[in-house]
Amino acid sequence: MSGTKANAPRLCNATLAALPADIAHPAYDRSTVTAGIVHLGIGAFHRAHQAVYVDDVLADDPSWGIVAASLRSADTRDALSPQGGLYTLSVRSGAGEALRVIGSVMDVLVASEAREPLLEAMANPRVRIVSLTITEKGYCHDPATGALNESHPDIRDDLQTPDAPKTAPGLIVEALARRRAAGAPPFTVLTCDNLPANGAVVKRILDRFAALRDADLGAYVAGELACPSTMVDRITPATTDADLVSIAARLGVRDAWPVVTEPFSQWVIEDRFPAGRPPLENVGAELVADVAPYEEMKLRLLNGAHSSLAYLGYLAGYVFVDEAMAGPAFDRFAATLMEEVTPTLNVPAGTDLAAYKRSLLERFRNPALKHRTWQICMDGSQKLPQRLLGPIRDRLAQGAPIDCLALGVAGWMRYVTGIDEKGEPIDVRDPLAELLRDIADRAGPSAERLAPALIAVEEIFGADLAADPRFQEAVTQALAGLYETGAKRAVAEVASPRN
Ligand code: CS2
Repeated sequence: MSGTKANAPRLCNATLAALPADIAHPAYDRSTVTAGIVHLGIGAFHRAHQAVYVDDVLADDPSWGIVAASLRSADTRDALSPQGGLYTLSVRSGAGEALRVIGSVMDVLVASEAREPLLEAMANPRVRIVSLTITEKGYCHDPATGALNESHPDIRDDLQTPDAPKTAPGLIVEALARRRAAGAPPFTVLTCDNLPANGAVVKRILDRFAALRDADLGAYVAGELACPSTMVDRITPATTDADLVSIAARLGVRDAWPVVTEPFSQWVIEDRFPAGRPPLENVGAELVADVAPYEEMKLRLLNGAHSSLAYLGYLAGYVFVDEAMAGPAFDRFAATLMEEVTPTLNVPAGTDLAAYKRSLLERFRNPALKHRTWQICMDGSQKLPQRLLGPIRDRLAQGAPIDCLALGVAGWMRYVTGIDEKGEPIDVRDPLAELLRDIADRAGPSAERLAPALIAVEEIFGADLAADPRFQEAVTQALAGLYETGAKRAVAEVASPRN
């Protein structure tokens, strides 16, 4: 067990050759890799998803290495720099665990500490893609409309001092301005966040930000920048200390920040890269003309069910998703919610939707993936519109009932009050947490007061849902049920019996 000690040798290029034979590691020569991608937002998801596809590409083409950045936190840089960017991917299911060391990350920067080196990397003409996993709130947009939030304090700062940006839109537009001044073509911006029409949304934000900087730059970005849409999918919980210990024991060396994920992985990409792209179709990604149907299907079925399970599961006392799924009521609820959502979808041609939904339920049940409901509950104000409110709008337009979706929204409302069913505090993480808590405190524990007060938050619900009595009634009733009977009973009541 010496490999698990804090002073054990560290995972790095020099220790790769000594790894046990069952642990895959880069077969290509890392010293020949050059940077072709700058990635903003190096969290667990990027390391379990895009960086793995790129690791596979590098075996054939070493010009697509990744220089990754965190916008603020130094944690990932501090963990990965001494390892030369190497880290372990742990793929877990009921069948066991497979480990693989990933080598595609060449360098990690922290934007707030190394702004110039990051902008230089983005301005380097060999970099042809700037990709993003900055989470929904990183776009500094209005979640209900998708437009740039021009009164966001960080956006205002970045417009004041455009050559010293701190937001993702500010960094991207400054790098584009520098490339333009140097006569280099723009990179392609590849967003990998769970937003509907994510390419169009980021394009609109960047066009607007550039236009606010100056009209000429605005016209250039509007005319020249390509932002293809993507659908990304791999469930990736936060790494725990226990993961560090068990993975080090298998590696025989210490990895300060491995990443734990599931076997399933999907990446559907709109094939529009004027500056070139890696041959991702050779490594399992799907390059298509229109991502929208894939995105909608995934956001509404997977993420919509995930968020609903998370809020209601948390309230019912479940720490992990698989634990909630082990109780029959939540499993049936997730399936019933997916049935409610199905008539709102434009399914991609050739999809076996029933099999897709079955596989989602199976993935939620994965007993080896300890995914905290609390983690998924984060940033609900940014997630609700695309996950639950979009399908609700479509169902209402069809004159169809919204029992499960309304219960999901009510679960979020009950959760953001900050007090759980046992009267214990909830650590609500959300950019609007304070506003939401304030509304909840003023309304008190009354569904009739709380539901309409929260629905009035226009940046989440828009003006249309606030004005729709059917929505208000369904959510108020669901919230009243949560207060009266608690989440477990409320979930059991809307879930269809097993057939
Ligand atoms: C989750 C997603 O945390 C969340 O909000 O719903 O991160 C989910 O695990 C991924 O989108 C799966 O691809």
